[in-house]
Amino acid sequence: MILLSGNEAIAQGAWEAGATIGVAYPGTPSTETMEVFAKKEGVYAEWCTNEKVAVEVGIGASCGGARVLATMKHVGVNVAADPLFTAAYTGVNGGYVILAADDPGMHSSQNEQDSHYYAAAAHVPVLDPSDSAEALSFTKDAFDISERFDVPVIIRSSVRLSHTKAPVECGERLAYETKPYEKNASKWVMMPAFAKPRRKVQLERIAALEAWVEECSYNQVIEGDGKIGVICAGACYQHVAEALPAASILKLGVTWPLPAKKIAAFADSVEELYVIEEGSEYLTQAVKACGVNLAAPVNGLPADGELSPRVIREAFGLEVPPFKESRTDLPGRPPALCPGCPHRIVFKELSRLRAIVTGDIGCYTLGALAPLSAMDTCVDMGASVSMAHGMELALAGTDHKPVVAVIGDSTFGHSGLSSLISTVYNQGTGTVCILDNRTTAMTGHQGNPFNGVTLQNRPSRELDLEAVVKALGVEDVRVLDPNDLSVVRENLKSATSSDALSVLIFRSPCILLDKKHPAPFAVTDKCTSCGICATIGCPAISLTEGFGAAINHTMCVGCGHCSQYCRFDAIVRG
Ligand SMILES: Cc1ncc(C[n+]2csc(CCOP(=O)(O)OP(=O)(O)O)c2C)c(N)n1
Repeated sequence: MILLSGNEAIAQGAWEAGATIGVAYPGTPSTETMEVFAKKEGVYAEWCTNEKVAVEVGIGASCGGARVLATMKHVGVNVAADPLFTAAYTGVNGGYVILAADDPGMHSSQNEQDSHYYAAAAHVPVLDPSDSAEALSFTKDAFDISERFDVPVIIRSSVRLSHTKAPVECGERLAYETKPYEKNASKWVMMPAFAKPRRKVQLERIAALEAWVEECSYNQVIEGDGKIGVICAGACYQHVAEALPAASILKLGVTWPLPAKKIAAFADSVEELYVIEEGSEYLTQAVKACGVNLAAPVNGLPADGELSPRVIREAFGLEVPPFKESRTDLPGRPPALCPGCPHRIVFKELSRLRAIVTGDIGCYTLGALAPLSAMDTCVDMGASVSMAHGMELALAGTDHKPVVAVIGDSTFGHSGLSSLISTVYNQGTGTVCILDNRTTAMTGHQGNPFNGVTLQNRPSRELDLEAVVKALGVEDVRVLDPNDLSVVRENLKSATSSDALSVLIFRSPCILLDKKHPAPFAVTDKCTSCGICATIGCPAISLTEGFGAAINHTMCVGCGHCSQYCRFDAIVRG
């Protein structure tokens, strides 16, 4: 037995099942799954530019006969939904398993959404492991299920399962032989003439899955005293078992399709039946649709966020035992750009310009927070560029502040590219800042097309970002050093005062990539307490009234951003 996180166990399960190909775009809480899979023997794994591409590469590999694992976070499933829905028509050749890792509570996401809805809407079976051992065995079995029913299978995880380590028994790798590829247009070419019969195949498959789900071993009844019955799935089961130890529990390992007969029989075996799920109505509605009556906990369950044994006991009006909970009396530590982050000066200058900044998703989203407060919007990956265009359209003819889109290098490759093409095509204006810190920093420094680093360190080529942007038709393209205040200030000013569309590529590596830092800075007695240095939001700087500014030497990385803002030469190295 070894301790594995849910993500590590999913990677192990795929490997044991003989999967040879892994495709992904990083995203918390799914990221480590592919990083772990990539290190296993006999596999090929890659970061793709986005989740849609990943799922399509996966369909191609499955069509070619290999067993394939694709991984992504819940919002990645939105991006991949197009191929996913039609892959549920084509079906598979080699088994195809897709991890959708949800983030109830939004620990590291822009929204809370329940991937079960995708499985139900796309008619793709979904397995819900409740711990690492099940994460391994369900993933392994999912490849067989995929091939048996000729359909991709989703493994649905959530942050609690993905990131919690639990004991797991690992097994041998199956000697899976890649299936031969046979041309079969009626299965793989989804034009109406072929898609219509495949829809019939899908309907027959749904009926077959509905019969199978009544008998399969993944849905288990854990006997209790028969008074309270709970239907739940995934990591939620662990909270329910701890909070309501006497309850009878129907732990669903398959959450689409649902075992309607099993649910009805379970409902008959208990006095009161509850569904407990996190931040979603999926299971509640689906169970109700099976024709059973549900009771509601006396105090109601929260409609958002993660559950915990405490929350469940409070919902049922039960006394709360002294659970070991994390401390709440610690001082708050608001997230901030790291000391030395090359994004900082750009945001400070955008703030000075009072620009309307359409932002995007990455470390740089922190530019929205005080004291920088330099971001007006952040919706989804790639939206900065398209929203800037929309904003320009709405504000056209008015006396408005400059509109500036801010996007990271990985996010630009993910979906900013197609937005920029659209802006150029429609003769859009405005300024796009690509914050090229040479990595996908937010999710743990993964490679991307613009730094040329691949997941398994296979040879690649670094795409020339400047040439790509020029090739899209942008004429004013500048590559700039974001650590030089005067360069940033002058170029933002000239670009935003021009009528032409401009792209400013601010290029400087993420400060965390280079561990060798120059000597830190210190504040001298020339400090007048003006406070300008504190407005750049560096965690190493503090300002105390009456005492002036101070720099924490253990945090300062010697970038000198603050000293460039000091008008009194009061911040010096050493
Ligand atoms: C559709 C989608 N996929 C994945 C993510 C997870 N994610 C958030 S930001 C980000 C990449 C950020 O990299 P980059 O744009 O280079 O900015 P940096 O963090 O390096 O500043 C990823 C993968 C997400 N939020 N949405």
